[in-house]
Amino acid sequence: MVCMRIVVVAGGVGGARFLLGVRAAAPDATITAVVNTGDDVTMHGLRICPDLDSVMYTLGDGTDPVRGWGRRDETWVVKDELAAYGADPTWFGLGDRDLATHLVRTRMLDAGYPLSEVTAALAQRWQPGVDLVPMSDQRVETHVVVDDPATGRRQAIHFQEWWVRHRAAPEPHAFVQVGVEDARPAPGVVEAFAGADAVLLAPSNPVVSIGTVLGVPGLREALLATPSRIVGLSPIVGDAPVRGMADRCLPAVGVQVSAEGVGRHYGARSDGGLLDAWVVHEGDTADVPGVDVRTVPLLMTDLAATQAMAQAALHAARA
Ligand code: FO1
Repeated sequence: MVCMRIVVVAGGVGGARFLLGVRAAAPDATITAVVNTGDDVTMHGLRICPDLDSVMYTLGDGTDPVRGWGRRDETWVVKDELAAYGADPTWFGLGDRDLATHLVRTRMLDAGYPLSEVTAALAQRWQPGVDLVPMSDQRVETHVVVDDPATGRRQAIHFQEWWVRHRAAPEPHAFVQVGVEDARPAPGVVEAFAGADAVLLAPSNPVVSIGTVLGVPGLREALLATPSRIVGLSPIVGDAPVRGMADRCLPAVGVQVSAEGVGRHYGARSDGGLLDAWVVHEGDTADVPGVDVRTVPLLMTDLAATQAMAQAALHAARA
């Protein structure tokens, strides 16, 4: 196929790793990464975009390979100084190198540049090899409805507080995307889906990453209007997520923690859902009516493995 145009809907760490494989599997393709911004948060006066930064750093070879987020060779001097002042929140790790990204981003946003232009400007330095596009230029923040351990009162806390401060321990009753009703797809998103030869849903969190992106008004419709096939990859292997806390999120939306459960949650495109094909880990079974289910190794243990699974997804997109 001539210069392929691939669109990948992605979240953070898992999505970033998967994009490394897509880039390796299709070095001559134009790849657009439509990235979740529901995890974004303002801290210490700075705007932080964790999933955009995970993709940018990972594809730009600047990320810490163990954490999967933030910078390699990071230092935490400013973080310690902030803590010395008792400046809240002290539970969110802002590295010294990472801070430069948030300072540049915040200054550009304050100057009136939309997030999509800020993201393109930051990516100039990192050369990720994909077009890095936020799902929306409008602010959308995922909040988690939990019971306050002290009072038992139901309250909504920011996703980062639930995930980082509380390690996703409090039972999530619901996930709310604050501001989503006023959001719309960022420039380039609708066009990317319209011109795609392949659309892939990365093995990211189906609720707070993929789900948040698809919740942007008009985005799901644009995705479903794509002339190409839509291929999803399961973030669940066996009965657990490969990374992250999808297993903590799926029950809150009534979805079984399995490749079959997530596949059925996404649904068959022929039946009003999303999927033409669903790629699950070898050894897993997934009966998803109306969907072409493929089994391949889904553990992104190294680039070769990730490239192979991306290749399988692209193959399913061409079927
Ligand atoms: N994750 C943590 O578990 N602990 C942290 O202190 C932390 C800080 C942090 C700072 C910047 C950033 O871009 C990401 C950061 N993350 C941290 C990861 C982040 O919470 C997750 O990567 C996403 O929000 C989930 O995909």
